[in-house]
Amino acid sequence: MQPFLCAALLSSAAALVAAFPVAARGLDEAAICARAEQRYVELYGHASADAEGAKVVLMYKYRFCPAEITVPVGTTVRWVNVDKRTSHSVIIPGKPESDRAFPEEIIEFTFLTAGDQDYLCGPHWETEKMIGMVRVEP
Ligand SMILES: [Cu+2]
Repeated sequence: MQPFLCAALLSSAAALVAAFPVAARGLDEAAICARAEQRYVELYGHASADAEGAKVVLMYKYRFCPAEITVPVGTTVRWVNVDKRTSHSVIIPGKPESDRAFPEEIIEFTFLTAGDQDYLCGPHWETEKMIGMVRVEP
């Protein structure tokens, strides 16, 4: 590829990222969540999807992975902190903030009401937009 063409492609890619920051965040998130899953497997010896008794959401690098899940009513969600240093929490609006989960600790909550439930990480929702959603189906 000609160098000038390569530079043109790069600058158009940069323009695309600037125009669609959400898409850029999406790519970023996929890479971060893949790494989070690797961390989970290192720690627990199985895929997060194979956890027993709960639906696992990982907390890693100021993200919930996946940021959005759909579960049947009555499901327990288990947030697992796979970070090495950072602690996180879960705030479900209208309920008290969870205890902080330090690395390799968990937070659990059982969703008994159908509907879309946004939730936040107490220390990081404002600065890092660490926000998630559980869609609870009847
Ligand atoms: Cu957090």
